[in-house]
Amino acid sequence: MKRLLMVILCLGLSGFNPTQGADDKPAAKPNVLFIAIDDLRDWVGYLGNKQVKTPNLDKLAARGVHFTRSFCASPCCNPSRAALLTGLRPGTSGVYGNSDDWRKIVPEGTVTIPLHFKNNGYHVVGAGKIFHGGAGGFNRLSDWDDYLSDRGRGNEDDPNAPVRGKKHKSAGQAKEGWDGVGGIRFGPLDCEDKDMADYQSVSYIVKKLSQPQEKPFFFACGMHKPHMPWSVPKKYYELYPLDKIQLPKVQENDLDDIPPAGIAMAKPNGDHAAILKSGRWKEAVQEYLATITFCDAMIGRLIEGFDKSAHKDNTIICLWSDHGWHLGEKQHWRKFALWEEATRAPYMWIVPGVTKPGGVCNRTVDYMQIYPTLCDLCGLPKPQHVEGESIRKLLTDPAAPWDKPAIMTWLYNNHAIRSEDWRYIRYANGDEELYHNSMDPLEWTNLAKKPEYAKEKEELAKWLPKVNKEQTGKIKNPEKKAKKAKKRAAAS
Ligand SMILES: [Ca+2]
Ligand SMILES: [Ca+2]
Repeated sequence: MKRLLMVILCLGLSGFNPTQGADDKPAAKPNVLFIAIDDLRDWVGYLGNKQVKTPNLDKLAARGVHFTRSFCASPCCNPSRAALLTGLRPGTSGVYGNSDDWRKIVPEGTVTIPLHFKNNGYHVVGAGKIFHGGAGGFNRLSDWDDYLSDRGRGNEDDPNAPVRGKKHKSAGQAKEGWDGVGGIRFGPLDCEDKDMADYQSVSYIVKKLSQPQEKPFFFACGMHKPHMPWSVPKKYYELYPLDKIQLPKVQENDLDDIPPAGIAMAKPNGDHAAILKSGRWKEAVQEYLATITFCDAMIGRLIEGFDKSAHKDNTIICLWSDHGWHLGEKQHWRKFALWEEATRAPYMWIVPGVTKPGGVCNRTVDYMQIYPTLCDLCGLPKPQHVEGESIRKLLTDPAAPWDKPAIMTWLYNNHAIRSEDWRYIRYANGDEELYHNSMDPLEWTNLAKKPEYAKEKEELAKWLPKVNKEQTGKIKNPEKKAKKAKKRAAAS
């Protein structure tokens, strides 16, 4: 009896190990379904947004553990994805902007997540936008066994498609069509779901899931939406009547207590001024919502296919969106800033034998934890260069202690440190912001100059990345640019 009790106790303490068979022999490695979403901010039903309709994401989140304080490593497609997929923070790699080709910048031999799985006996397949640029762009096709080509792309990105220029209306500068320089681009499409690129990506991965697999697999499905242009089939807009649209809560003078480096990121005279002038703020919100619901429907199709497959019980699902989005908060639009709206994004894990349904984790995590967590869960060694550490213990017990903040970087040497209660921003020129998020969730009051919060600032500042590599890509570091401009002005 005592022995039996010991065995039960040991089993209970050790927990289920997905890489360990019941008879102590290593079991088949778990598969991975890796789902990337582009530009989806925290506007999902399960994170409390009352306006958006995301039934499929809500259902999926309920199946495992979702995070309420999850943040990107960088609020921009390429650096966010490059950091997550290489395991190197922007300051470590020097990949800061959308023009920095990580393949030429990261140290030679940097093994990405897909390549690491490939090297460890996995069948590695991708579709859509995983690296910046989908199948083209900054992808490295040799890291994959198979990748859906961009030829499968649908109407909305096809330059020869009849809808181009006619149906895409924009607010702001790009009035003449959706190809203008800048501007917030949106407008419903006269097409079907099946004409969209994301539909093709889902179909491709669902087909792979329906097939028997000889090896464990790593399947990555990357959604292009809700990235701009916010152009999806008309039926999604009809879910959001314009007269019911709620604008985000903003404070008119929110920028008054923000230092110059923060104002430079907000660019209040750019998109926001154009949106106000156009009178189409509500329309823009409506069309972002419609595009989110389209994305949600595609996730629904993917999960439906997954649930019908034979791999459902031995497959880990990891879903993330590459960063957040501003829709007028701080007079800012898009990502490209270090505030909550630009950096917080949906993130969830469903791990057979590890996560329990309905898990909600309020700890602060960033995406540097994805690579080591995948290694941990699949029994793969963690490559030496990989920063961050496994969050397995949070997947097992979402309330487990975790004393690490999330760290975000935008361009050279601008960082934000987010703990459960606070956000501290330090720009390259030394400008600072401090928000008490648990009291001020919309980050309206910058406390950085108040002496009574010096201790909080000091504690958070300890986490600032120590390595800030020179930017070698096309977007130069702003400090250097300013110095050069000064030199030019002095010379003239
Ligand atoms: Ca993005
Ligand atoms: Ca303010």
